[in-house]
Amino acid sequence: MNGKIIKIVSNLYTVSCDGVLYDCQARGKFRNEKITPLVGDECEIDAQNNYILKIRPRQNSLDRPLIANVDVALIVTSVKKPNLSLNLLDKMLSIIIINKIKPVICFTKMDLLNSSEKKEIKKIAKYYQKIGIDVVYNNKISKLMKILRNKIVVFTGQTGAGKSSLLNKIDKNLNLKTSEISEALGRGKHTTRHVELFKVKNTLIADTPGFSALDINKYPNEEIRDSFLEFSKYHCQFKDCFHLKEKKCEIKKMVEAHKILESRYKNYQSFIVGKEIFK
Ligand SMILES: Nc1nc2c(ncn2[C@@H]2O[C@H](COP(=O)(O)OP(=O)(O)OP(=O)(O)O)[C@@H](O)[C@H]2O)c(=O)[nH]1
Ligand SMILES: [Mg+2]
Ligand SMILES: [Zn+2]
Repeated sequence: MNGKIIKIVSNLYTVSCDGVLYDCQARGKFRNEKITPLVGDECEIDAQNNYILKIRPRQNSLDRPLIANVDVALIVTSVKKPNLSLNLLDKMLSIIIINKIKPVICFTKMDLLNSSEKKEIKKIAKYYQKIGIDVVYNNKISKLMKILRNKIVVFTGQTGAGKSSLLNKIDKNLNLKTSEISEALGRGKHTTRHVELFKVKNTLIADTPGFSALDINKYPNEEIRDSFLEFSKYHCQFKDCFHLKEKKCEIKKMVEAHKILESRYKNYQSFIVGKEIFK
């Protein structure tokens, strides 16, 4: 029988076959073949003995959060508590784009900002929209659901950003656990502990555990550079330019002219400088 893995808790794999759920084990052969079944995997199961027999080839996968075969990654980004980190946002955007998944930014906790801080966020949002990335807010559920309709979606973002809270808002029956970020630590407590896909009308949405750091080092510099979508809009005269050293580099000029957001360029530099080829 064919199905989709919708939840993994330790060694138990929950597989949905046309809406009927089977709790399965994975065969040892996966370990031998170095395949780790992931939430989102399409698989074949032995429904009598509750075993996963085969994992179908993946369209894509992410390792943080661990998930396969998603169309959209919603980057849930709080503007306060935890404070906005454009570095983490740009890192997530690059990783998602490199993995050929559509990114959408969702800002949360705008209610905690004063009006000038809000204006600042709207300006940043406009920039991302201009370079082709959808930006939504967690109080505009119908606009968000229009973008996510008929898609397989993963919610990703920092611990405490409001991923589970947003899913609870989208579907009141889900009752996912949420919790205040710790005042003492100033960060979240990893409330969500596993990846799980939920069906909401015609959309499949995965809630995932948050994180506080991400590693982009395993990706080649060329791919990181090309994930900065705005760079390709301007034509740098130098072939294979990394837009770091050349004095007459068009991208550097555009940063100076404020056509490219300075934080984007600085984050780009921080992602690739220090890696092998620049030493
Ligand atoms: N003020 C405000 N608080 C929010 C908003 N969205 C979520 N929160 C609060 O933020 C806290 C953390 O929310 P969660 O939904 O648990 O965060 P999470 O991203 O799922 O966190 P992890 O599961 O640990 O990754 C909770 O206390 C929520 O009530 C918002 O828009 N405004
Ligand atoms: Mg959560
Ligand atoms: Zn250049």
